[in-house]
Amino acid sequence: MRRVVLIRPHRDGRVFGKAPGSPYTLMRLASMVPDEIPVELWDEELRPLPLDTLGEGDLVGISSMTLTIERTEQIARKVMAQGAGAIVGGVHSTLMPEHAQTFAHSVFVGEGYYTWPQAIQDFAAEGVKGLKPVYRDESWANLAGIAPIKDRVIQMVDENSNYWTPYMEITRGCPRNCDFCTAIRVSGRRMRLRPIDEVVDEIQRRGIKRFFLTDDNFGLNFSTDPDYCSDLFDALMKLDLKGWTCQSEMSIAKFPELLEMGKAAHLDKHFVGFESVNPDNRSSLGGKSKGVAMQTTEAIKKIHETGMGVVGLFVMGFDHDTKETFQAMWDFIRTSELDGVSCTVLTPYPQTPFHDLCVAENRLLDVPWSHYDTAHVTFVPKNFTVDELRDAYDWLCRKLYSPSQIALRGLRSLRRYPISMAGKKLFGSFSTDYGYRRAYGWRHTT
Ligand code: B12
Ligand code: SF4
Repeated sequence: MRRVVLIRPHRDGRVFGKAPGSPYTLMRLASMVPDEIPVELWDEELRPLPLDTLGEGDLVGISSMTLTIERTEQIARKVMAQGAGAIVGGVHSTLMPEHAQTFAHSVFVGEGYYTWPQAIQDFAAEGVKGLKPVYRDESWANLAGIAPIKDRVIQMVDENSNYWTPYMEITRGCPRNCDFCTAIRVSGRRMRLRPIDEVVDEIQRRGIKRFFLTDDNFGLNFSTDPDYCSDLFDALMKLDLKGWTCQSEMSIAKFPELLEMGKAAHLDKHFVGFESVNPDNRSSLGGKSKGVAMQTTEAIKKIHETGMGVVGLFVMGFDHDTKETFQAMWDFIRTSELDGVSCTVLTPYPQTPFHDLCVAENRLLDVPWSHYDTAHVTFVPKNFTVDELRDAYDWLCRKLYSPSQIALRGLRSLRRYPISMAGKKLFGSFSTDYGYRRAYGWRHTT
């Protein structure tokens, strides 16, 4: 066996010279490759892939979400034509292995913690012939000691020079099962926690000063495991960090002490899935939000009182939404004091309850998978036409991501810190909304 090559397919490209986020998934997978086997990370967000250099003895693993699966297919076919082994893993192959199997030697279902080392062994022993068509992790691994990032991988990636935002995993899983979300399939229903000493060790060895948590719903841990959270915050408080951010839910407002501890541990902002301002949608929201604007306002206020920032995440196009809902969303967000806003179109990702409903009612549109980016309409809505939903999304995004709105929210966010910290906090205060403005831009590029 010559080497293992891990690939992240292109989607965003560089922004002001760097790629937006580090290839964290590849970093964890590369760290499971035995030391005696050379490993390379090819990130197409950073540079074109040298696919012509591949040949027999190379094992290539491509990580793909649904929206990058067409590019993954092109890459996998080229890899196979070069005589190398082609493996597809990640969210899409976990949700639709039968699709990815049509263009790769092997597909991975699940996290790969058990089966990825097995596939490397199989390939080392017998080359392409040794690979099984499907590798399936049958159980959710305990995260203790799992794939700690190796120093050779840290050096190879050079996160600080190449990427704006490093990613980091502390917990994994979410029991909520909101009807548009894949979390229980991709990360499991049970919340799993990484040992705190491993988290601290990883941050220190990577030399990162800010990061975005990959955790599906870090904030839920405030309710389910407050002791873990306070121990984690105690440990992170001592580190020299510029700030970090996480995905959360509005129940964190009930835990002002933990919020304050989080702030002291350099946690800057919670990205909170409020999802809707229409209470009729509550059955889609897994119990984390009732879609009641007054409750949401109250939660934002309480979180702000602890000095913490809130980025609001909203979805449009639920079956109970009407044209009035869009105006209500704008009115709510405009007056909400949020520090950042993401507005996305409801998307029927495979294996979600909403997908099953769309299939049963024959409402899926025949569009490329690249449109599953939450900026395109991919299903027939209930109370308006496809064009009306698309126009409403454009209308709202033009308002939300106008330079003046971005500046307003960015300055609001910056004002949460003492003037002496303005330099450190400048990037994070504006980059979130700028990123969402770019995500909205996808709608017009593909
Ligand atoms: C961090 C994150 C992001 C980050 C970084 C994304 C990136 N490109 O790296 C940001 C915030 C930018 C982002 C954006 C988006 N995201 Co996102 N994101 C996540 C999140 C929360 C964690 C992913 C992660 O890094 N986990 C940690 C690593 C270690 O685990 P992992 O990626 O799952 O990989 C493991 C296994 O999957 C497996 N594996 C993965 N690849 C491979 C490859 C091989 C060869 C093998 C063997 C194994 C393997 O092994 C890994 C180690 O165990 C997931 C939810 C989730 N829990 O997975 C959603 C998720 C992947 N995102 C999702 C979506 C929809 C999006 C957006 C479209 C949302 C939006 N409105 O903008 C955009 C698309 C951005 C883009 N350009 O690609 C969906 C994807 C659904 C789907 N069917 O594709 C998910 C699953 C969320 C959800 N619950 O629905 N996202
Ligand atoms: S709370 Fe968030 S992570 Fe959990 S199922 Fe709902 S959308 Fe997914």
